[in-house]
Amino acid sequence: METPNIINGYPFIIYRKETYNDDQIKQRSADFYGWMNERRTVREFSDRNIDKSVIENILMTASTAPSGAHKQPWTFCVVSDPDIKQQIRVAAEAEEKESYTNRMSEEWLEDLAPFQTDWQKPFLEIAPYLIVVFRRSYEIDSNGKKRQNYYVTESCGIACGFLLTAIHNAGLVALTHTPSPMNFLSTLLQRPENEKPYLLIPVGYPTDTCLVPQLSRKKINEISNWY
Ligand code: IYR
Repeated sequence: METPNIINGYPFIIYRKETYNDDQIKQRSADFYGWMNERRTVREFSDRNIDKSVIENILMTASTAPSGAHKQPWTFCVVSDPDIKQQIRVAAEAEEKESYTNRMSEEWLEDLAPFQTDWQKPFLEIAPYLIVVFRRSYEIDSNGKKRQNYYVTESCGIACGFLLTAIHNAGLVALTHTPSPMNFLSTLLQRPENEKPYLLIPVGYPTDTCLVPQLSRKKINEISNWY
């Protein structure tokens, strides 16, 4: 590790200088957009396995996300055990069945129609890995004292964005699944009181016959205002 500069007692290191010229930056930004625009949410997973090291790299990428006071207020629970996956599926489907039947509004169901989703979630058993993201509302220090985390929702959202990007980069696919309510994940995975479920992300390969809805994305003038 390089020798840090000390500012008010805290170590700082020199940030590496800019590495690309203007043309390269134009090209790289266009290429990256084109490639990210190919990412799709997938619901039809194959049971093909993924090496554990790939999932570790994806999680470490997610954990490079910025977070409030660099607290990294997230825990990623990685489930590949078939029994636990089955328990998650059973619990998620029970909640989803209730939601689709009684809890979701007509408007909501109408908005979801193009995606043809329903309460059945076979992918929770088929995908080789389920990444369950927990948000850590606070920490307990070595003296048992509560320590605050900051901007936990924002931090976890950014980390999940990095996670999805890393999954896409690896050539894999994912689904951002939000069974609602999802407290059952805390019980099934025996999580401590300071962690709350945030997102459930099956990761894997798509099936050979996988379909995704045909959709377009908003244009630049629909997503931005320039001042
Ligand atoms: N959580 C349900 C319903 C659902 C809601 C939204 I908003 C979506 O974009 C997709 C699904 C489910 O997973 O089916």
